[in-house]
This record gives sequence, C-alpha cells and structure tokens, in this order.
Amino acid sequence: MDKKTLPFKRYTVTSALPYANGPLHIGHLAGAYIPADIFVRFLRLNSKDVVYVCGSDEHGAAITIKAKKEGTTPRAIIDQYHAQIKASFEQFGISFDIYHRTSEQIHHELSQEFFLNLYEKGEFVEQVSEQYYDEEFHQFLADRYIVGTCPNCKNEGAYGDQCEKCGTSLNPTDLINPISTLSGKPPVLRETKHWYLPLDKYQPWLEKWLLEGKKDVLKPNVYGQCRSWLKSGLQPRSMTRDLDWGVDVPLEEAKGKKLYVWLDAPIGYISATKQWALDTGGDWEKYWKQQADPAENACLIHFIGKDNIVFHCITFPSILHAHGDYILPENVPANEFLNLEGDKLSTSRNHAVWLHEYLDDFPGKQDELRYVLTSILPETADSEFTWRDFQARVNNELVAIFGNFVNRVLVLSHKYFDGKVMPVKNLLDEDRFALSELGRHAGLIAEAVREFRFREGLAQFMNVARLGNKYLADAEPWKLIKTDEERVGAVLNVGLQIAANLAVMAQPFLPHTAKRMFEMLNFASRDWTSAGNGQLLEAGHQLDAPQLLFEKITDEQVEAQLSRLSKAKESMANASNQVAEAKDNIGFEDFIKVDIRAGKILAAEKVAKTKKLLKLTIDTGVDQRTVVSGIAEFFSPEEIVGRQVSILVNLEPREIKGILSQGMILMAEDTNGRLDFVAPQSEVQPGAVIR
Ligand code: B3M
Ligand code: ZN
Repeated sequence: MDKKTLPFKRYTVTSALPYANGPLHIGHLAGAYIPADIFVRFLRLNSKDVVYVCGSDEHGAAITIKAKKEGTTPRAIIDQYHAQIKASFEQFGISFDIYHRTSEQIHHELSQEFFLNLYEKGEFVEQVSEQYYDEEFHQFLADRYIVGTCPNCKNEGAYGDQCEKCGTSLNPTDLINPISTLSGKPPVLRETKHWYLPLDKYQPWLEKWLLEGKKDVLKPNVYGQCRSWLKSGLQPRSMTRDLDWGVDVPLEEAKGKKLYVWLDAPIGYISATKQWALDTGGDWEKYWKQQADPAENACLIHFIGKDNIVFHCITFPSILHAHGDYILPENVPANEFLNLEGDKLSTSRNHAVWLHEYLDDFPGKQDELRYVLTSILPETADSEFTWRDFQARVNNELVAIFGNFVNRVLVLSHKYFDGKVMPVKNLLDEDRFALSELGRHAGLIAEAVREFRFREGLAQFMNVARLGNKYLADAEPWKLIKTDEERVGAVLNVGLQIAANLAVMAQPFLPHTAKRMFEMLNFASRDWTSAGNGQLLEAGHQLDAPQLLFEKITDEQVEAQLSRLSKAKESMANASNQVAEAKDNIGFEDFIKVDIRAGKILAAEKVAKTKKLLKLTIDTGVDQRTVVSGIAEFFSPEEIVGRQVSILVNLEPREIKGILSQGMILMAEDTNGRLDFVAPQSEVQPGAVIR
C-alpha cells in the first residue's frame, strides 16, 4: 500500500476474534484492538467507507477444554464470555460496526459453503492416516488437546497445531514426547480420515504474492516470520477434526467430524460482515469480493497478535485464493506481545490486568488505559506494562500536560471573558508559529497512523499539548491581564484554537476525552480535515463550563494493583502444590472400627440430572450393594465395569439423589482434584480385608 496517502476508498478492517473462553486483559487490547480502533477511527474521520468487524471465536479446543475444566457445557462457556467480552469492548470504545459470534447459523453456513467450494474444486487432499488418540477419553487429539516439545524451538508446551513460542504451525505428529492434555498420558495412534489444505501446492503462489509482493508492505516482524516458514517448506494441513463441537463438515462421509477452528474462525470476519449488512441494509460483497473494476476492490487489513500471523498470512489467504472470488489482505499489521510487571501475561496463572476489573477499580478511566497502552504498544518488539509506569504517564503526561493545558485555557477564558472567544487583531510571531505547528503535527500524526505507527502518532499528539502548554507559559496571560487585556484575549484565542485541535486530533486515540472536549468547547465534532486548522473557533463563540479531563493516579491505587498481582501469584503457588494437611492422630481402636474390603464393580450407570455421580453395583464379597460415587467426570460407566475397588463397607448408608448409597469407594485425589481408584494391584477375591 502506498504509504503517503490512503489510496483506497473502501476498507475492510478486522481484529482477531478472541476465544470466548475467558475475560479480556490488557494484552488483548494492546495486540489487536486498540491499534485497529485508532486506524478505523482515523479512516472514518477521513471519510473513507469502512467496515470494522470482529466477534467471538466460539469453536475449537480452547472452548471445549475450558468447559470440561469448569464442569459445564461449551454453550454455557461461550454465552458467558461472549457477553462479557462484548461489554468490555464497548466500554473501552472499540468501535466495531459489528461484534458477532461464530456460533451463529449464518457463520456455520458460510463456513460450510467455503469448505464445499474448495471440496468441489478438488482442492483438498483426502487422507487416512494414523493420528494420536487418547484411549482413556476415547478421543482423537489435535490442537490444544495435545502438547509436546516443539521440534523447532524446543518449547515443551507446544500445542498440536502451533507452538505459541516460535509461532511455527505444527501437526500433532511433529511434537516430540506428545502428551494428551485430557489424561496426561502419552497417546496411541489410530487411523482416521481428514481433508487437507495443500499448502505445499500453494507455496509458489504464496512466494510470489507474499514474499515478492509484500516485501515493502508488511512490518519486518511479520515479513520475517512468513519468509522463514516458506523457506522451511509448507506442508498440507488438515482442515477437519474428530471433535464434537464446531461447524459440521458438510459431507455425508464425514459425519461427526467438524471443521478445523482455524478454517472457520477467519471466515467469521466475512460472516460478521454479512450479518452487519443484513442489519443495516448494506452490501457485504463490496467489502469482500473482487469487483469487476479492481480499482473498486476494498482494502483488507487484519489486526492481530503475533501468534496468529501464520493463519492470516498463509492459511487464510490460501483459502481465499483457492476460492477465487475474494480479495486478499493488503496488510497484516501484527503486534508482538505485551508483558506485565516483568513477566508474561498469563490467563492460567492469573497474571493479568483484566479489563472488567480495571473498570471496577478505575471507573470512567478508559482513555487513561487506552493512552498508556497506545504509548507502549508492542509494535516492533515485546513491551511491558507496569503500574508505576501507568501512574507516571497518567500523572506526568495526561494530567500535567494535556489536561492542565486544556483546563487553564478554559478556566482563564471564563475568568477574564465569561467564556467567550475573543478576537485577534494582530498575530505575533509566537502566535503564527504555534498555529503553523498545528498543521505540521496533523500531518505527522496522519502519516504515523497510516503506517501503523500508533505510538508515534500518539507522541505527536502529545507534542501538540506540549506546544499549547509552552505557548501559554511563555505568554503568561495571568500577568498580562493587569496591563493588556486585548493581548490576553488574543493569547486565549490562540490557546483555544490549540485546544480545539487537540479535541479533533484526540478522536482516534482518546474518543471519550475528545467527546468531553467537544462539549466543553461547545462545538460539534469535526473530521480530520479540521486537524491543523488554526481557526476552528470564531470570535464571539461561547464556551461551556470547564471540566477536569484527568485525575492523578494515587500511590494507594498503584499499590492496590500490585498487591492484587502478588496475591494472585501466591495463591497460584499454593494451589499448585497444596497437599492437604495431616489430620490429628486417632487410636488403634478407632482404626479397627473401619471395615474396608476389596470389591468389584458389577454395573455402573450415570445418575440422571447430575454431572458428577455414578450409581455403582458392587460385589463386596459380603453382599452386592449400591454405592453412589462422585467420579463421573473422570470415568465413564463402560470403562469401569469389572474393575477392582476398595470399599468402606460399614459407613452409615445415606440417601443421595433418591438412591440409598451403602458405603464408599476409596479414591486418591490429587491437588488438581483428579480422582483415581485405590485398589489391590493384582486380582483378589471380593471381600478380602484391606487394612
Ligand atoms: N481466536 C486465536 C487467539 O485468540 C483466535 C483468533 C482467531 S482470528 C480469526 O489467539
Ligand atoms: Zn516452537
């Protein structure tokens, strides 16, 4: 894309679809949402035809594993987190035209249509091969269901489809020492049929389109990753999965199989646009399909984090290319990672700043976080958020420079001139300089934003506030008022023009603040053609009352956040090796009262309307009896019939869910709550005494 201008008239902008398996944190915002939102707001201010789409990614192992962990259904998980994520985006002013979800019918249909289109063209390679299988959980293992050592960078926690450390895309069979994340055991191999996207076949096309065509377009971090994958040679990738959650593969012979989540998720950008068009009466095809006149094609930009590069630069473009009707991405401005207080952000370790918690603790301070995150966006390398730095940037920049300047101009205007803009009879050199700097900075900001250098754009914006602050400090209207009221009127006029420019220029970065400034200045928001205009407010214009734009972040607030993080760390450390404390001693006479026998499970069935309970029939040697046991999350009825157990036979019988339970099966429970049977190592006669 030409860097100097915005050559397209129509833009399709996407932000990665977050998995609906947990709340959002600052890493999400800094990766794919704040940059895209600044860009989109800037395009709109430049009267471009833009659609900005996103939605929840509701398929894949990320969802099913979370559901399993919480003992609930994937549907319950996605409903809960979709709502929460959507609310967080809204509160932070991420200005999607639609925030959709991949569980919607329209998305399933479009994904199936894509699959069938490629299938009918004969693009897929169909192959029966041996895949990893967990015998205990009766499930094929792909993606996040299997971990092992990455053959590329030796990271031990690589997933079956990707190593998140080095970004390499993998097949489960590439992993060294693979382990099932379900049972924690090494898997076995079993045959299954899948449909593969022949990336090897597309390699020559990708080299031309990407390596040759995008050399000067892609950010170096993005280009470098793509080049190294293409250099090592692409392999076919399976687009189907043996799973029970996702989009059905639309083939009779693939009954029960689902589409690979990374096939359907990017199509979510398109189905979201379709839904948006239905809702608004727009035409989605203008934003996605190749037009008869290529000059009419939309410019497609994907904002993502670096772990998604391969899917947006290689896999999805290959799918779009194979389909043939669609435009290809112009650019994929991926960000690196954001760290927190010297450590990686981590959902599982709860080392994060969660957006919903931030909003509870700092109500109304969305722009403060947007400001700080934009200042430190990991645009070219990983970067770091610390609460001290947050405090320093808010207090020393937003409060002391920007907020202070705007407040002073407004307060003085009210104090000396009842909130009226005064005329300027003679512009002095310093006035002309200040006003001309507005235009120069507007250009610098625009150039930076067009080139996805948002940190730089924001820095130039702050330079305008600095300029205003300095202008006012040098002119000293509070001293001048005693001798030259007319000159004070002129100074405040120039100061107000700077403030009005700040309102215009703040719109892409700090939308909530911009809105408040327009209110205070009592004028309607303006598009980017007004940025740099030194005569936005006419003489005689009446201002509204000043309000403070920002407040200082106190030491107590910072400490509260730091202590929350260290508490999270502590509780994780405790949880991971929390062995139950030893109980008080009991006498031998108590011990011999306990009657434990070897038993055998004769029958097992689920207890209706419960998640955890199995009803077991046990041969205790003494008798046959019923025991209700809370093991259904870990064992299926079929797999335990015939198994030896240890059973406490003289426990007072108890009614559980209407069933009389006579005794208790002994289980070992690890620190993660996993249960396993405790039983004699070899076959013994039911009724054998255990002591
Ligand atoms: N849900 C992966 C992620 O959150 C993913 C992005 C999909 S974009 C089409 O890293
Ligand atoms: Zn790796």
